[in-house]
Amino acid sequence: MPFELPALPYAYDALEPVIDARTVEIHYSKHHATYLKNLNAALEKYPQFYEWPLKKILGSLDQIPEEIRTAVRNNGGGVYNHNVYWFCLSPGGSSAPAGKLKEALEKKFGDFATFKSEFEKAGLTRFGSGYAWLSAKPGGELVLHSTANQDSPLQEGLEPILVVDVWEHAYYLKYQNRRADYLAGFWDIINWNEVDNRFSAIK
Ligand code: MN3
Repeated sequence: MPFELPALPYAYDALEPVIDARTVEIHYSKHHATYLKNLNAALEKYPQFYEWPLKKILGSLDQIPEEIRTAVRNNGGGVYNHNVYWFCLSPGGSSAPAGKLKEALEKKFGDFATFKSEFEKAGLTRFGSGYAWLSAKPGGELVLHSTANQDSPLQEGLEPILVVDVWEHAYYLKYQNRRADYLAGFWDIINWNEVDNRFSAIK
């Protein structure tokens, strides 16, 4: 079975005023959907990969036939990264993580304010298009980093915990060139329950 687009877990206008409804609609129903369509098209000649979890595909791109590897990297990453992004967000998210993740953040960054500032900096300094991530190594050590284009932490053997999409399509209609303002607002719509769960699932 080809890959499918997961249903957005809220309405297009649910992330207002941080992310406007039109941006969410276009981002999900055009950009995300197009990566999905192109991923399925790339795999048509090799349908055995429809049976692989997308995480496995992106974590072992060297096993993907060379003629489709770049298309799978870009479009598979485009599907997976947006899946993580949408589910890390929620209307009126809670203001901070709790439990194990809170402890791990304090161990790595000293305090939550420092983590916030470093995360925003990672998003702001990602040149061109890409993502800023909080990821974890196997074992749970946190890593703050960014990726270009549609590359994902899975390619580096890391498990994504929290992501912000800093492609212009994620913010341009409302913020134009003001990526920093989009990043500053992002904290108001994080679904920390989901992010905590992602971290707790790390072995
Ligand atoms: Mn995007």
